Amino acid sequence: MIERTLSIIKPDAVARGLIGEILRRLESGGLKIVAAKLARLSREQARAFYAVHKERPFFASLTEYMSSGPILVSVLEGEGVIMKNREIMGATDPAKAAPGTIRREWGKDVEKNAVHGSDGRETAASEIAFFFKPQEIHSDRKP
Ligand code: 3AN
Repeated sequence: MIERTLSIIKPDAVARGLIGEILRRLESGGLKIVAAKLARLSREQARAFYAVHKERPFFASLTEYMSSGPILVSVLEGEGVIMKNREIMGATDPAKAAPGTIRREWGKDVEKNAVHGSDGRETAASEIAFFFKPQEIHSDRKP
């Protein structure tokens, strides 16, 4: 089934000049980029984006970090792209991520883990709508 997912290259990975390397991993894995831009979240926007985690102890730190600098947001499209993107990203904790994954290679810790990827179809739809207008998505397919 053709799906779409939201990918974020997080602030410290952007600051370390890893946009090109990370996008290359995604494209080499067969994921098609149908929208992309740099964005900067305000603290309020980061809180809204991560609202599902608002009761978690790391919420304040996570939202401060995610609003600390520019991020690269993109929409990926393809067959089973939600799971494929998560496989290429690796586990949340870079220390536990499989060798060859983005988080194993460039993640620093469970918070500064280089990338975000939607975890399901509903989350993907709402996360994509958070950042992109329909006309900013350049695909000739309907997901
Ligand atoms: P994933 O991004 O792999 O789907 P989630 O949904 O469990 O992982 O967590 C969302 C984000 O919250 C993670 N990307 C990470 O940045 C942050 N996070 C998760 N667990 C922790 C933790 N124990 N301490 C700090 N940040 C965390």
